[in-house]
Amino acid sequence: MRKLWGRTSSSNVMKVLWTMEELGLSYERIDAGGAFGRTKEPEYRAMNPMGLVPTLQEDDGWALWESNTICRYLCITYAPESGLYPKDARKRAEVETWMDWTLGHLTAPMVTIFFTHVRLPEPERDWKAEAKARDEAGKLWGIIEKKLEGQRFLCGDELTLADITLGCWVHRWHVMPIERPSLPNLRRLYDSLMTRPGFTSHVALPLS
Ligand SMILES: N[C@@H](CCC(=O)N[C@@H](CS)C(=O)NCC(=O)O)C(=O)O
Repeated sequence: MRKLWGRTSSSNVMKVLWTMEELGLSYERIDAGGAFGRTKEPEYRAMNPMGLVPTLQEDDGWALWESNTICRYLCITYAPESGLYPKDARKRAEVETWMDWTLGHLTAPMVTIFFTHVRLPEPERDWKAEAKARDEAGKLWGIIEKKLEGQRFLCGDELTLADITLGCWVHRWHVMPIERPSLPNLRRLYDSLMTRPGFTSHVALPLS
């Protein structure tokens, strides 16, 4: 049985679990990372030299890391016709653009906000940095708001990996106890994601 190594509270594990759910793939998930440890063990490092989660391990032992790459690999290998990762070069490039954008621009401020509110002990919380990150994130979410004008999902009316890799931040942005600008299209996307079992069971979880 294909294995996915990683704790369920990791945003990067969540997107892979959701992708597998959308594609109807079976898997065994093994807790690793955070309090579960395992990631420093030589066997784990042989699969993932960064010692981070997630890591996907196929039946023959072959392993793959980097969550976005895992999502792409799963689509290409097990569902090449799936609209999640369109075959058409331009459509695919658009999906890739937003995956890169999320990783390269949105993730850093969202991690700062999330860690300040959820993960860090009180004495380590830097509220000045949180305010700056919230301002930056608000501007970036404004770009998504515009992109969503007149369409259901980020790259049109079908769900793609662009939405799956963004989804965890959409959830956290809406449930963290923060002031948010009014972004109705983004809220509509969140409501729409909430109708998908892969999102509700793996991503839209209580913050931890
Ligand atoms: N770029 C990597 C980042 C992986 C990453 O930073 N994973 C975090 C969890 S979200 C991690 O392993 N943290 C340490 C741990 O859980 O032990 C990916 O997308 O897979």
